[in-house]
Amino acid sequence: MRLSSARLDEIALDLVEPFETSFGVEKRRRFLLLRLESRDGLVGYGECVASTDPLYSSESNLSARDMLARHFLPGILGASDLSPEKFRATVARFRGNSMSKAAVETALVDLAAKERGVSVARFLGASRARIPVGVSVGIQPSVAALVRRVGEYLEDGYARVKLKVKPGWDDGPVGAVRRAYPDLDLWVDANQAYPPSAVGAIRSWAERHRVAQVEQPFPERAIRAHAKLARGAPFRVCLDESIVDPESLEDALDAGAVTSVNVKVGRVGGLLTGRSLAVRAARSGVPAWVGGMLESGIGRAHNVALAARPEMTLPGDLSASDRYYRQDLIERPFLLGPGSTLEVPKGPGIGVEVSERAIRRYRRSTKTFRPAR
Ligand code: OSB
Ligand code: MG
Repeated sequence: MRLSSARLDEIALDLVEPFETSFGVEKRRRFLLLRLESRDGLVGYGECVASTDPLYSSESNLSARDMLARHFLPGILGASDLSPEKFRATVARFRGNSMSKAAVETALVDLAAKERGVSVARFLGASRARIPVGVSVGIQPSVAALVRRVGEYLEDGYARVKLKVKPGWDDGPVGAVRRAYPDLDLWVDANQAYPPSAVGAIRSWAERHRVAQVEQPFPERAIRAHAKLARGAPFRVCLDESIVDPESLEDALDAGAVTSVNVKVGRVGGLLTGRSLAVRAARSGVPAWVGGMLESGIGRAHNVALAARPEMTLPGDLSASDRYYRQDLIERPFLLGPGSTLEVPKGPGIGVEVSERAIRRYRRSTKTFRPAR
């Protein structure tokens, strides 16, 4: 297979409500969308999960655009071997830039799966028809608003809730949600907001409020602080930002710093690496689950396919389309199904029909790259 074109669109989608984390507030997601077309007319899509500002990690839309245009797209536009494995090997010498690499890798996985006539889930060796999901709840204007918002999500059918926390928005709000919903599967995520000296304080409120999982409380390199928190804790310590490749997972496992792995396709550079991290964690008896970056239906479809793997034993941050956007970029939005689940698409590739009309409506710019001849 050879490519005839690569189209890079910049999309702007308004969130249904602002999403506030310890690092900032997002009202609208601006992101790059990659559409690859092969000479025989197959089309593969990949979503780049970088944002305008490098707040979650060091990548931004501008750095991603530069990496894609200068380093990653020229390589595949001239290539005869378009397998995702080959791409991963070819770009391994470029440091970092995982989100940009993942945009290409996921689009190539979509193409490869379509060429074989199988779903991305099947391509990844996954077989579940539905996957358990939860919802990630941003920092709210007040504790009362948070309790109300969580209640609405429970009414929608979500069975697991992850609260965004930060210093000053933890013990009080988490305790209020716990008192309102005594049986809730309650997780928290701090996106690196605490200093390592906060181990004792976090342990105290997380234990008192029966938090099931504490995600990335400390800076990404603070592996020992996470290990200290995990020692004898009645909750799981989940790493998100700290796990960027197989080596960082290996070290975190060895240090006892991780008892749950958030696998984000963008953060680790693609679906294949994401799968291998989950397999490695499972070998140490550590559960994995698929995290999210407020993706549109396109990135979501890739995430849902990965979440169908047997190693993904915890509910993902993969909510229904309407939790994020009024209009998605796919024809039929993801809907929340019975038992707090999403259905894994069965059709070829990502298995969702992309709305080119919606893309034209929400894109701010577009550029098409073609093979040099
Ligand atoms: O840390 O998991 C995170 C969204 C943006 C950046 C970082 C994170 C998140 C989420 C949202 O928690 C998960 C979702 O897409 O539903
Ligand atoms: Mg996180």
